[in-house]
Amino acid sequence: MYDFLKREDMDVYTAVVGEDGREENGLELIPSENYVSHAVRDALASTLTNKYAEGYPEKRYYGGQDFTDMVETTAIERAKKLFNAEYANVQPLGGANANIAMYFALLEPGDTVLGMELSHGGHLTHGHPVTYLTKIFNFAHYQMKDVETGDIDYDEMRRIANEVKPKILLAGFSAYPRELDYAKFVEIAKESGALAVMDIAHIAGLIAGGAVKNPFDYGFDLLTTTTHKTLRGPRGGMILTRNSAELARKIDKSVFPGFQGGPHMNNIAAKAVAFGEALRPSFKTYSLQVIKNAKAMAHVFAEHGAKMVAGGTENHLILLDAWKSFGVSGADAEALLDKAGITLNKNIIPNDTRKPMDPSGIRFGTPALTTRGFTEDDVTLVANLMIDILTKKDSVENVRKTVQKMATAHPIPESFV
Ligand code: DSN
Repeated sequence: MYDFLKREDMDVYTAVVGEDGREENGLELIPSENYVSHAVRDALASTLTNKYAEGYPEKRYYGGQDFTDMVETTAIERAKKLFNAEYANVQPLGGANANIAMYFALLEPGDTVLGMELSHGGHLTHGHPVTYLTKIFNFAHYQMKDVETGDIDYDEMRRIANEVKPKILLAGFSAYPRELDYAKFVEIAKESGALAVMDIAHIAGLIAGGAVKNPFDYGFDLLTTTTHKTLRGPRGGMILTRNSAELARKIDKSVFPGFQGGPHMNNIAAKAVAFGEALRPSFKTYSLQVIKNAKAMAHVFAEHGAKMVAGGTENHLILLDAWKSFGVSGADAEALLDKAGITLNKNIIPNDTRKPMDPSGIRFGTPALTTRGFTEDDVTLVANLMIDILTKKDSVENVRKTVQKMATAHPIPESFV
């Protein structure tokens, strides 16, 4: 592995093998991270990175497209099958890009989107003022009604929708542990004349594996997603549509030439490989286990009396108030656990009294550990190790040793056949 890199660029080689070791020897709990197979890595490292392929299969601007067309068509067909979609655009370079291309496809400047408030679990690209998007479009936000249960305030969503008449009613989140009431979203979207769109980035793998509901089954018009996270593919984005060739045409035009240039064909090849893996029966088992593991971790924290948003989880992630539960801020908890080889991220929680760079919360989840074969007993031990550190019951050094043992016992798999 890395023969050429080792021989020709020691600086980069050192960083790459350093990261390999960090991943192999630590426990990854950032809920948006995962480990790709070596087949995905082979595709990423392939000659397809050399090729310009502006356009779409059989409609390219440059010659020499036999194999780019083959690989993009494979990715599209597999994506459609995975999500029960009729159209897929696999060219977005990431989730933010997919969302931006989607907005420009569906909106005129000044149009309104109604999405989830960032501090209640939404995402920056769902209309946070720090993004350029808010200079062009209007964003209104809905929230949870009750942070203890995680219930969304659908009555307030309906009231706001009737008032602001959004063109898009946007579902989706990056830090919300419950399933959404998709039928309600579609009902409110129809009433207010909006399209029902969901950013499924966090739960795409859970949907693909059938572990949670598919918003398309409830009448959603369009889904955007990343292809990494729970879907366990390379970093990237994708847009899926159903029942509307017109919508699909707008999306294609918006992604290219509207927003992006040449697609990253090595990345699209890697997406195709990952989608193929997700179509295997073993991926269904994997996605179900991700949720079982997250619930097992939440159970340990609940038993300890810790305060979690929504009281626990129905998906792959947990949002815990470290400040109220352990008297440790989110940033301090992140740093302490990092030293013990347990990686997660500080996160703002609803109505947080602390600052975004040192909030009250920590966000963690089970997609990566489940890929390593962790089951409920293993993650129960991990949750207890976290509590030991956050309550100072055990030293970072001792916990680090147990973490190392667990990591060694569960090597990162090379393939998912
Ligand atoms: N950075 C992603 C996450 O961690 O959820 C969202 O963009």
